[in-house]
Amino acid sequence: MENVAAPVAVEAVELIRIHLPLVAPFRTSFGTETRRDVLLVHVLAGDTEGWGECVAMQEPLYSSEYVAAAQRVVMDHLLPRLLAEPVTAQQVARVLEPVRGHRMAKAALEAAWLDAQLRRENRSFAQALGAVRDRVPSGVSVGIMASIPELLDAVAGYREQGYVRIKLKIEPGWDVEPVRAVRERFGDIPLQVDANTAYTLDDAQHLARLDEFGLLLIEQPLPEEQVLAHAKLARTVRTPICLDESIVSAVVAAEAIEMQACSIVNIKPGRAGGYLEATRIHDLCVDRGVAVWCGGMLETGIGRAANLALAALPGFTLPGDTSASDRYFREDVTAPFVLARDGTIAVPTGAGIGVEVRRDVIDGLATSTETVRPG
Ligand code: OSB
Ligand code: MG
Repeated sequence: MENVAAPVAVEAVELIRIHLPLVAPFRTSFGTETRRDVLLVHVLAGDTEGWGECVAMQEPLYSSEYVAAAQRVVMDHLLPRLLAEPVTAQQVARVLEPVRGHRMAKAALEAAWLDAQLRRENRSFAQALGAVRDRVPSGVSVGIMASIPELLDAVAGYREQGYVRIKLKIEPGWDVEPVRAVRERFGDIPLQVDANTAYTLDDAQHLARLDEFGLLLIEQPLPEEQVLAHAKLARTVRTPICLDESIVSAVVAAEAIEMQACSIVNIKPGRAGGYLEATRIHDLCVDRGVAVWCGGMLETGIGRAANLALAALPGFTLPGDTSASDRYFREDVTAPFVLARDGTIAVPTGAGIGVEVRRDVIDGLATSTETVRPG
């Protein structure tokens, strides 16, 4: 993205925490989510405004970040730096660079600055990031269930709605049998699994048992820090290895690819520190012939809108976890994203994130609001 924009002259930043129940519990190897406790960033800048969503979850189980800590680091360490003088969205990461880690918190701020800047320029996220499609095929991530019949019912429901790819969450004790059952019932559908770091390299032979099912990929079988172990695993297992948790930056992505730790990358802007870094990961993966897809963190419509724009870039050749609003929430904080019968979702075309933000819904769900002003 060219850096020709004028800085965003911030008057106030609102940090709004909202509580959103999920339509159904979502169980992964790291825990069971029944609701989202989301930190929204709202930047007010005179002629424009911007929204960003922090994807950090309630507890530090997927990564070390969690929503209360994200809010604290935003208040105490990030906003004081970001409000010292007006900056463009492209300068946000550099200004926040002295603060180590906290990428989800940084990503939410950068997204809000980018939204404000793009609304002012009347450009969409899709245009700014380099989207080449106006609709994106969508997959769905299916949690660990209490029984195989319940899993088959859930998958059948998503298939009827049109989702073009199914991802099953797995963990030791819930892997080969559920995958076998889904293959037997639904045949040769696009199918993949996500372990959220639940295995060790000692499980290599066990994970190779998944090879017979022709999965698109196995996502993050081993711990976040164990990139080299994934390279070793990739020599035992024929199913392509995809990294999620490990890919915290473009530098790590480049090294993981060079190590042959993965042949596919899940890109999540929050995990990687923002949409601009996510775009750099996309570009380097395209350069090295590595397929990418857009991951999800159970986002509200605010994060979802921007994810759909990202997923419309040319390198996103696999369907993402970019499901419709009703897969997660009864009521979304934006105009809802709807899955078409062909399994695609429209990429927003309006300025910035390009979708109507429902302030009345946000206010109704808010559990706290803090306002910060420069100076
Ligand atoms: O590992 O991809 C993951 C949700 C929360 C945290 C981590 C993950 C997920 C999902 C759901 O798999 C993706 C989505 O539908 O948003
Ligand atoms: Mg994952």
